[in-house]
Amino acid sequence: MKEIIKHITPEKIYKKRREFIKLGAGALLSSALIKSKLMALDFKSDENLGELKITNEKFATNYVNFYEFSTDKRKAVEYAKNFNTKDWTIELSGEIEKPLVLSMEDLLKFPLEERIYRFRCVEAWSMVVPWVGFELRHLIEKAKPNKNAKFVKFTTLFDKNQFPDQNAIFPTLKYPYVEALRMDEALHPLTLMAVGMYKKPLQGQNGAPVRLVVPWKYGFKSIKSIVKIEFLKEQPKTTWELYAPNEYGFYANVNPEVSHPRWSQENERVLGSFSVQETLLFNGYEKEVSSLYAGMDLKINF
Ligand SMILES: Nc1nc2c(c(=O)[nH]1)N[C@H]1C(S)=C(S)[C@@H](COP(=O)(O)O)O[C@H]1N2
Ligand SMILES: [Mo]
Repeated sequence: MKEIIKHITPEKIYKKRREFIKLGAGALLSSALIKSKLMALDFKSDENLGELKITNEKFATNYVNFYEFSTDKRKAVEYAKNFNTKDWTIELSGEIEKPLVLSMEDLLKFPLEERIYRFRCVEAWSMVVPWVGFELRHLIEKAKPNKNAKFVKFTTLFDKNQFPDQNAIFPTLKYPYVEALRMDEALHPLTLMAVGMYKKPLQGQNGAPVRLVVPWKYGFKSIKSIVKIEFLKEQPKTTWELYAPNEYGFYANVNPEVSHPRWSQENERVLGSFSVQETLLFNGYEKEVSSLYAGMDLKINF
């Protein structure tokens, strides 16, 4: 069969096809790598001591925000189906010992842990997700930041071929999507770089192959599909802050007492149920993180 194809296919196309087959195998490799680790349960599981009620996986993987694909949650899932994460790397630069490029293989060497976290979107819905990932602080230690490094900035992939909204005449947001944390927030043990959820690799729509998860902040801080991390002296502007500074602050700590200008943040709709519950300060992580903001006015630094 191969021989026949070779004869009837011009040499160039034949070669292209072989390249394509090779590409396909490579694409399998990085998700297969994550998959094999997760299937082997090669991570520390979360005993869920807080007895959080985990959201049905179908809701967490279908009700998504990923504007690069689409602002329509259903379309985002559809467009993300063939998201190509082959040869994914994260570039580290800025105020560090020396610039560094890490592959997924490098990242998967950090200790993987399951973390069952509350997740609260600024749109006033919430869920509980069992993520699998590593603490961002491990990556920061490896980057060896110098004394000037006060902020950590993250950037999502920019690829007009893969992200329809980046290719639109009037893109919804200024791309690439960027987010940032203060260094002490980035080093906090709750701050996770997730590669999986529900014991499986992340799917495209949830930010494959690697995304941030900051459980005490509104969901938009948890930037997806990260390709670049920069260590900076000054606080950078972030995507949603640039979009509407009066609506989305740099800190974006979950706070029921600070309303969004167009809606209250006192309550939240629980995904996959008919219930509404009270929103908690720092999304229920007050004990763990409030000291980071001691003496700060959370109404001004929202
Ligand atoms: N690159 C990128 N990251 C992103 C977004 C986005 O549109 N683009 N949406 C954010 C918002 S608003 C939320 S609520 C969470 C949603 O994560 P989930 O879809 O996995 O639940 O991703 C955040 N990270
Ligand atoms: Mo969100």
